[in-house]
Amino acid sequence: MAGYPPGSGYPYGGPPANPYAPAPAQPYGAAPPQPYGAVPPQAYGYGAPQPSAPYAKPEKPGKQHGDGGYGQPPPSAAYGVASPFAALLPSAFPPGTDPSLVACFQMADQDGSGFIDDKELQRALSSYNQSFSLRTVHLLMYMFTSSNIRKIGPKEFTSLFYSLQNWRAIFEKFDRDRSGRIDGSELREALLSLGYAVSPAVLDLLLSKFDKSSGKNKAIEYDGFIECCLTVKGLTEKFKEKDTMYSGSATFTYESFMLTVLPFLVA
Ligand SMILES: [Ca+2]
Repeated sequence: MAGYPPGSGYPYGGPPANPYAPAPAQPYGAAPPQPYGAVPPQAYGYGAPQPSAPYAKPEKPGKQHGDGGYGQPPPSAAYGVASPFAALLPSAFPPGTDPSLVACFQMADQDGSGFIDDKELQRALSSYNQSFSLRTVHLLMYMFTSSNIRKIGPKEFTSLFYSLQNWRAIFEKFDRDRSGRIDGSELREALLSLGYAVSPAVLDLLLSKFDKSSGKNKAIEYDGFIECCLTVKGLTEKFKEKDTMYSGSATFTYESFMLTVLPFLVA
């Protein structure tokens, strides 16, 4: 289908060359003959290009940002490539895991399957004074298993738990006025400390999206803060995988864009 004249602009979603032509027979996303292949000449040139990527370059390998350990990397290489419903391998608690954490997991795992589901995880975390909506629990499960199967084993549970302790510390550190909520400037600082320099527009959007008071507070509580940071961290890392030059721009196929973004939207 050579239906897009060269140089007529980005074909993605653009009107067909002939407005009376029948719609293309192919469903959106089916392997296209060529239409998205050519990067528009001005792809990196229009507007005021940012001098560099808005997130930190990996200049200090090995050094954790801020307080360190704001979240462990996903446990397996499944990140990014595998099926979104990749199976989770049975695992064991790492040596030295706090016995009360082991007991907590075993109590939650009522059928002794070695995995706990979303509601069991929610209950287990609330016994540690970490109360989350199911949405946040789903996002946590996704982040620590790289899968949407919504089960979690001992190994992932342990890293999730210790990571949450770090998140709690970050929340408390940046809640400067001790209001129990993170407002716009506190969020900006918290994200900066994690290596994410988001624009004011993105910051506003994050605040309104994760403020569960529907915008009344203009600030987010712990649950929303976790969701917000996991989303920024997760999406930024996915983006950086494609932004090999650290230019702040990346090219995605339709498929990988959908697989990248959907898990963060549908939880
Ligand atoms: Ca505050």
